[in-house]
Amino acid sequence: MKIALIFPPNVTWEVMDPPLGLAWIAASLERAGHKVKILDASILKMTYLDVLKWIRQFDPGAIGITTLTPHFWQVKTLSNMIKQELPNIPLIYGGAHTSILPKQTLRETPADIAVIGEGDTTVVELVDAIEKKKGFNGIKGLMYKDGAKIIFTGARVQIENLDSLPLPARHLLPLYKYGRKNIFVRQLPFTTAIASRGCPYNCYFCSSCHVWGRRLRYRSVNNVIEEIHELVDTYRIREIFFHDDCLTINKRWAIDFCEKILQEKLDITWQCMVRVDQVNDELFKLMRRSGCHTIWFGVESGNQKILNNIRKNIQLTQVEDALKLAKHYSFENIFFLMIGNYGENYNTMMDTLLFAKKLSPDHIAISIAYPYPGTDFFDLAHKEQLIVKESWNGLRVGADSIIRTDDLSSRELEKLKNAMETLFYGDWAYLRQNVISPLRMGYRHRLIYLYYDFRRTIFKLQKFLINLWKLRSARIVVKELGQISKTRTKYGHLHTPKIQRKEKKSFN
Ligand code: B12
Ligand code: SF4
Repeated sequence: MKIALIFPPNVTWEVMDPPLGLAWIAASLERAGHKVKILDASILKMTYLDVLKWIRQFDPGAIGITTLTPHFWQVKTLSNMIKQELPNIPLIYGGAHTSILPKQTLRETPADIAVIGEGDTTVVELVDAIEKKKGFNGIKGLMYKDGAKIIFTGARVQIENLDSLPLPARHLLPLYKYGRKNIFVRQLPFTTAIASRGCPYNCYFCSSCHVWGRRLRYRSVNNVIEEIHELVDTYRIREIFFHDDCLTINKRWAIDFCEKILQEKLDITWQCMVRVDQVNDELFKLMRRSGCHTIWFGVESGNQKILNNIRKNIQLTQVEDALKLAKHYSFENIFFLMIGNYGENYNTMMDTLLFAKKLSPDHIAISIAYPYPGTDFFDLAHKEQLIVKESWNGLRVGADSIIRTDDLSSRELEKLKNAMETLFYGDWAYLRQNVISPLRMGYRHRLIYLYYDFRRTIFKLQKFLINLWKLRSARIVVKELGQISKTRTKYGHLHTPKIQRKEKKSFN
């Protein structure tokens, strides 16, 4: 059967990465003998009408769409148009939003079937049933519409051996389009990969565990190396971003992985995200030698009380140690930071800025906290009436805030985020570290690296100059917001209650 898998149009994000989930399920469908096409309508800058035209031309027997909460409204718009034009083609949803809110998703949209959680096996059984016009009742991991009723078929047991899955069907993606605007990419062509699924932690704002559960499953080192060989030999890929939630939790695995890259003399560079409590000297040394050049640290806050509150389970001292080590091994380093978490106020958010300035990572990526469905943050934010916009329609994720804190409004949070970035990037320390001494990166032995180094340095210089220009007004904003917060907060400090562990997840 022909199946169309779609990443919706109009999704804007600073860096667009390949929709890896769709590539994984496409591979399983192809292995089962189906003809699959993936359409990343956003990277191809297609309109809704372009997508409809594409669907008509391909004439699939089923359509699958991937869903994240922030672009759920694009999914809805597209689905309404599809159902109006092609009412008889089964419409299947999967991905984080659908997995967390399957019933609500089916009620709110014209979708016929919701695949919950890991989709690889479920989708093959589902498409087989659609093709043979069988019922869906025996297929675990689904919710589907049956007239006015919505039927849940029961939870699917997760795949034990991830090596049993085929490698993602990257031949269906426009690979050359990705990574071009990403200044952290040092070589093109670039792609992303996932070596594990799941995360054992329980940060109160994170939806990942609601899709994957808390059990961490790794693919074998050999299986990932096989994928890298395929990427290098077939697609000429030179750089990979490992998008795993926690690539380095299993140190033995991570060390074996780096050693194998070296042994096989794989000529690639790579980046990954790590927790500050999951690194050590031996690992960093090997990661650097095996081509890893950039580390993204999940730091979130510079205030220990907030870190405890959001159940990040790390200490500020661990952040310092991890960054010191990263600098020692010349990794480009980036802190993911958040503001507006539950219990935050002006003072705790300024702690985050001061902490970042004190430690001086190469970059910071500040997000205003978003209460995603299924998370404890979502429940708390609703209970405390901290959510000021219910609709995600037209929201610029990352720039617009949908929440407030006790002392600052959503607009003020947006202003504070911008001012914090200016105070960080308009600083001479940023210029010194990122522009004046970039030679320490040690990537100088090829012309191609020189080109990307040059491009990155120009970008950083530009960033510094723009923020230097805005520095004065940012200082004024921060001062004003401090005054506003003080007057609104009766006792100067806000109460930051402990968040209860939520053990059970229920599908509404
Ligand atoms: C890589 C990644 C990104 C990348 C790439 C996104 C892309 N194009 O796919 C980038 C960096 C761009 C990104 C950005 C954002 N992301 Co992101 N991201 C991830 C991450 C780390 C890995 C995703 C991945 O590739 N997983 C591996 C594949 C195999 O899994 P998968 O895509 O979920 O697909 C499987 C199933 O879900 C299912 N499936 C998926 N789609 C479909 C479709 C059909 C038809 C079927 C049948 C099945 C199916 O089958 C697949 C195989 O089992 C996840 C966390 C995680 N570990 O999953 C967060 C995650 C998906 N991201 C998340 C968020 C919130 C964001 C941002 C909004 C960030 C922010 N500031 O808040 C932006 C939004 C960008 C945008 N507008 O689209 C949330 C989603 C929460 C939610 N409720 O929607 C997650 C879960 C992390 C979290 N913090 O909670 N992200
Ligand atoms: S934020 Fe990272 S460490 Fe925390 S639960 Fe999510 S994936 Fe795990």
